[in-house]
Amino acid sequence: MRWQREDNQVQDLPGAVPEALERPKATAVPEHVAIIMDGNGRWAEARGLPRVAGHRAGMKAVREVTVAADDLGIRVLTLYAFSTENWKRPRDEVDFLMALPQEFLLTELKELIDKNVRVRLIGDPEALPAHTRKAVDEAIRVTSENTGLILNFALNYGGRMELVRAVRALAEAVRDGRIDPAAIDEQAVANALYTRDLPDPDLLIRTSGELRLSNFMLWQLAYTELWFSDKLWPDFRREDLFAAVEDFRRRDRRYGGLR
Ligand code: V0D
Repeated sequence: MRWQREDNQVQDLPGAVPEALERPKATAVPEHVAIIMDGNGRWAEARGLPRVAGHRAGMKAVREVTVAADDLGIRVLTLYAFSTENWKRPRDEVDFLMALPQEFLLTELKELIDKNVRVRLIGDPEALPAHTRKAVDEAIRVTSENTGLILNFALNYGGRMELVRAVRALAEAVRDGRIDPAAIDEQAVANALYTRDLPDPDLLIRTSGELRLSNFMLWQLAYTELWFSDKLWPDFRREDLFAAVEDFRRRDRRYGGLR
C-alpha cells in the first residue's frame, strides 16, 4: 500500500516512517486496481452500431484509464480483456477481439511507452491465435524495461482455470518430492498463480451495472473493495476512475479484524 497526502502528492515509502502516516487524515491510494470492462457491446447496440464498434471504443477507454491510473500513482492496473468463456461468442466477434492487441500496439502503445508503462499478461496465451500472441508478446517485449505502471491484461483468463493450474502444479511438486503437502499454505497457493509477483487488487471496478465477479481473480479478490458503475465501459472516463478511488479512500478496510 502507498499513501497519498491530502495535497495529492504521491510519495514512495522507503524504510523510514513516512510523513503521510503521521498526518491524521492521510489516506491510501490503491496499489492495484482491477477492472471488469463490461458494456462494450451494449454501448454499440444503443447507437445502432455493430457490437465490435463498442470493443474498439472500449480500447480508447483503456488508454485513457491507464493514463489516469498512472497519474494517480497506482502501480498495477489489471484489465479483464477476454475471459475463458468469451470463446462462446460469435466467431466474427471473437476474430475481431483477437485483432485488438495488434491494433492497440499500433495506436495506443506509443503514448504508454512514453509514460513508462509495462504491459503484462495473466491467462493462458497458448489458445490465442498466433497473430494475437505475436502482438501481445511484442507489447510485453517493447515495454519490458519500463519501470512505471504495470498494465496487466487478463487474456483468455478464468479464475477457476487459474486455480486448477495451481492445484495441478502443486500436485506435481508433491509427486516429485519438491514440496511436503503439509507445507502447502496460502503463500504456496498464491505462488502458483499468474499473479505470484503482484499484490492482490485493493479495488475492483465493474462497469455496466452488473453485480457479479464472472470468474475473475477468485483467489486474489478475497479482501478487495468492490465498486460498481452503471456506465458502459466505452463511456468510462478518467473522472470515473478518480471517483472510484476517492470512494475507496473513504472506506475503512479491516481485513476481518476490528483493528
Ligand atoms: C475489448 C474493452 C486492449 C474490453 C477493451 C483480445 C474488450 C478493448 C487489448 C490488449 C480488448 C490486450 C493485450 C495486449 C494489448 C492490448 C485487448 C482484447 C480485447 C482481447 F498486449 N483492449 N483489448 N484485448 N478490448
